[in-house]
Amino acid sequence: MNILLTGGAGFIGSNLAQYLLKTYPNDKVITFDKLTYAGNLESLKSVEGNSSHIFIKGDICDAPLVRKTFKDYDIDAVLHLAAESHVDRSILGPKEFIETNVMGTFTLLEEAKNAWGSGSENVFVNVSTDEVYGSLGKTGAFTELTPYAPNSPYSASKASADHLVRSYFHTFGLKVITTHCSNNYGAFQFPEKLIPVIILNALARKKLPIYGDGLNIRDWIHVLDHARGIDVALRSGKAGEVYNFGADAEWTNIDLVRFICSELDELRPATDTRPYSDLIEFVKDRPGHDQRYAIDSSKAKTELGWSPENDFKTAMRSTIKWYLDNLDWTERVKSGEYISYYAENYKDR
Ligand code: NAD
Ligand code: TDX
Repeated sequence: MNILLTGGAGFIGSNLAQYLLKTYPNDKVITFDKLTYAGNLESLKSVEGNSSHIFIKGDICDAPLVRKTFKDYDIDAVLHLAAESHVDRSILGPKEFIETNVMGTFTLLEEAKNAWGSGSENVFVNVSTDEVYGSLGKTGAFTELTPYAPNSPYSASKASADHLVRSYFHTFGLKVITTHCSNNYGAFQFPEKLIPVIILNALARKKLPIYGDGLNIRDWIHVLDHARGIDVALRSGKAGEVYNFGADAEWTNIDLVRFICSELDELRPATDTRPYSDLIEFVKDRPGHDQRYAIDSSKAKTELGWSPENDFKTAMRSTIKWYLDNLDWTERVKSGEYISYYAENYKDR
């Protein structure tokens, strides 16, 4: 297969590119990425020079370039991950989320439809999020039948994209599959999301910002379990279907941050010997902060034969070690735009 992987220089995309190239040496992966602040070729270093990998710097909203890419590389599958992905940024400035997540997805759908023609068996996998389902109370979990109720501009833009994707199946017969995954952790996550922020702030002895009371719950999955899920959806999923992926690892934010602190106390004890948890500070809550996410992945388990392989605590320990061993990566990706953005918007953190 010649796979068009959008957003392949981001966190999940770069893990997925590495996974695909290792697992399917006969497939070609054409990574298409705008290299925004969140995308970095540093994350694809391990596949540099691999003759099965092609990198194209481009914007998914650029229809002529997307068209040319379909033609030049004879694309026969799309894994669509390119997105503006950070909820806090969508609150500060939603426009780019609408452009990339909505208009960009629309552009890709149009170009796939036109390039492949009617009756094509080629598959378009749309990588979405559990956040489109909104917020849960104390019990229950999102299934593929949970009604959409997005609460942030980010999740609203992802929900809009999902609806467009669905419409291309029903109206034009494009073979689409949408996946919804819970919060990912692992190597190469940009240091604006909770886990890398906590690890790096702790090492720098900066405060560890917890929004609100810290009792919001997220359901964590290792990024490589998600990558395998996307791959299995592409190869074994049914067109027009939706699959949820999660690993049954619900944590309150405060418990998770305390766990990371205790791991760091062991792995890299602070020079003043004070526990890292002393740095925890409760800060102003995120507006519209969803209380709880939890994913029911029984459909992916029964229909795709997928299940998560990583135990949360073990894989979380490896993730912390990865950051400790790759501080140069974090320094490099944090240069430039990231710094000015944070200086402006996160003065009090
Ligand atoms: P990320 O922000 O780390 O990476 C996004 C990538 O998309 C970057 O490389 C960026 O340069 C690229 N990109 C952005 N705008 C683009 C454009 N207009 N054209 C081309 N490329 C562009 O995000 P991530 O965490 O890796 O998430 C990847 C996908 O998975 C997103 O669609 C996200 O909604 C979804 N998702 C993420 C999570 C999670 O926990 N991170 C969970 C569920 C679903
Ligand atoms: O500094 C912080 N302090 C804090 O308490 C940050 C960055 C976050 N939080 C809280 C907010 C959330 O309850 O931690 C939780 C996780 O926050 P994020 O890492 O920003 O992730 P979240 O908002 O849950 O969204 C993530 O998972 C679903 C990804 O960013 C999305 O792209 C994905 O769709």
